[in-house]
Order: sequence, then structure tokens, then C-alpha cells
Amino acid sequence: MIGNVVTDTARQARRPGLRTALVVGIAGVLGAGLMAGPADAASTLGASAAQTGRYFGAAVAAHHLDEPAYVATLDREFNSVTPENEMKWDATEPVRGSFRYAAADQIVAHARGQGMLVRGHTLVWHSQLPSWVRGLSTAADVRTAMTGHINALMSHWRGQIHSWNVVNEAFQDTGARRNTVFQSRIGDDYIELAFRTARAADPDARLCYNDYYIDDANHAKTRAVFDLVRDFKTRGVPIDCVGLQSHFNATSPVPDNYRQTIERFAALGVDVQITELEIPGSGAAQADDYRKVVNACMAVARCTGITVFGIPDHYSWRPYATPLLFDSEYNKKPAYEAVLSALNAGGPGPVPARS
Ligand code: 9MR
Repeated sequence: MIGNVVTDTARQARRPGLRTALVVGIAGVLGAGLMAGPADAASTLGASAAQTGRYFGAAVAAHHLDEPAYVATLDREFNSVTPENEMKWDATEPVRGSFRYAAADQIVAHARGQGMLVRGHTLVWHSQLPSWVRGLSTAADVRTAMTGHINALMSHWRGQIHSWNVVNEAFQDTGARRNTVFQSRIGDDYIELAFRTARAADPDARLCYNDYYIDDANHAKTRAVFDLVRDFKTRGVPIDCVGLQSHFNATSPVPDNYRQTIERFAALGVDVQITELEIPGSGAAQADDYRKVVNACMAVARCTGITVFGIPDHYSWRPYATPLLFDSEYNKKPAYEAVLSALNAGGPGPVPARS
């Protein structure tokens, strides 16, 4: 029963040992080519995504979890969460070796209580990085700090995280590596070290490389990430997914080749997840763009989930752009309806990342 997939996915999230078997089971039940027809139309984002074995998630902030309307919308519509800031390095290890998990724990507990998946965001990133890390001067010291941080966080939530953004935003728009403390002290190999460390720390979590402005296959930055993934796959470095942040706006619109970009990543043997989706606007144009994005994901079996970067517009990191699916009164915007019908229109079910 397709309707039970959400529940099964939810349950297995709490019983990580069953995950692989259930993902394979879900794929088997749905079949690679199964299309969900109008008769199956679900009435919430999460349930409609689950019809093809996908999730539909939101970035959430722990300090909103005491607001009834926020929580009601989250619990009704979404079956995955990403902590917007609470798992970042400055929040979790502000002082070397001294870890703070309470805010992120609150989100994880809420999500798991509701049977939602949790995306971990993020382990290695140049931003929201405490000054003690930026101040480290030797390769050995940065290596120890980085692997220690990955091990601590991934052990703390071992078995509870569906996918981790292991490394975030490592490239510049030119395709060159971003000059971070990790890059400048350890060198090019730091990404590989991070992924190998992550695999050992939580073998059940899917390991993602996550970035913005990699939505167009022709951009230099996208090509640099293709090369990274191809290289890792060739050499057996663990990587399971690429996160397309997909922060779209007037100067960086949804590219016409978005679906092809997703296909090209998938063809390298990784899942694709849309991880921080936002598109400014309020009417038909915004709805059309959201539809385009969801249709592109639904067309590719290995595009396994979509996360919007917040719930109501006024809590967006760019509130003036009103880039989300709910207005500040939690009313559904036209973009919401577009997303729901695109999800209900179906598409090929996802292929398990590692079976
Ligand atoms: O939404 C986040 C905002 O609350 C923070 O102040 C900001 C700090 O850089 O980070 C925002 O989220 C970022 C995300 O974690 C990674 N991709 C870019 C997002 C916007 O900066």
C-alpha cells in the first residue's frame, strides 16, 4: 500500500538497522516506473512526495518550536527536517572539545517523534566557523580538529540522520577551491578525509557534498563538483549524494537545464537532493518556478528529496524576498499548490543509494 510508505519510512528512521532493507523494500513495492495517478493524490507535501518514495522537508529553527502554528504546519506538511543553524560548527563546538547539542537535539527529537527524516547540516564549512578553528596554523592541528568534530557530531546522532552534508560550499564560482582554513592548511585532500571519516563515524548515513550555484551543468562550479564526484567514485572514496542548495532569485533563476544537471549528477552514481530551495515571489511566476524545480526532481529516479529553506516567509533568512511556500500567516501560497500537484503527478521512484 503506497499510503503506508510514509509510515514505514517514518518508522524505519527510528530503527536505523532496518533502513537499507526498507528502502529496498519501498523501491520494490513502488517499482522504478510506477506513476502515481490523480486517484492517489495526497493532500500534504510529505505524503505526496512519499508516494514515489521521496521526502519533502523544511529547514527549521529550534527557537520556533514553541509556536503552535509553526509546529502544526511542520507536522502536517513535512516528513523531513534540516536544522537551519543548530548543527553548524559555531553552534556545536564553539570552544575546542566542548560540545553543545541541546538546540539540535530539540529538533531531532521533535522530528523523530513525528516520524520525520533528519538531514544533518553541516560538518565542514568555512562560514559559521568558530575563530579557534580559523586560528589553527598547522595541517596536523586542522586535521585533528576536523576529524574530531565530524566524529563527535556523527557519533552523537549515529543512526538518527538520514543524510549529512559532510562538506559545504568548498568551491568558488570559478570552479577553483575556496580558500578556507581546511583548504589552505590540509590541501585538496581535506574533502576526501572528511568523507572517509564520516563513513566510519556513521556507516548508515548518506554522505552528501552540498553547494549553491551548481544548478546549471554548464557553470564552472558545477563542472568542478562533477569532477570531484567522478574522482571519488573512481577511487572508491565514499560519497552518496550531492545537495543542490538551489537558492534561486532574479539574478540566479532556475536554469533551463536544471533537470539535465540533476541527471548528470545521478549518472555519476550519486543521489541528488535539493537542499535549501527558495524562490522569491508570491504569485503565478513563483509558482511556475517551483513547479519547474519539482518536475525536474520528479523526472529523475535518483532525485530523492526536496527541502525548502524554511516554512513561513517571515522566518526566511531573506524575509523581504518572500521565497517560501507559506505566507506569514501560514496561508498556502500559489507556489504551494503548484508543488503539491507536481508531487502528486508522480514520476519514477528513487533508486536506493547503497543497497
Ligand atoms: O539561513 C541561515 C542563516 O540563518 C544564517 O544567518 C546564515 C549564516 O551564514 O546561514 C544561513 O544558511 C546558509 C546555509 O546554512 C548554507 N547555504 C547558504 C545559507 C545562506 O547563507
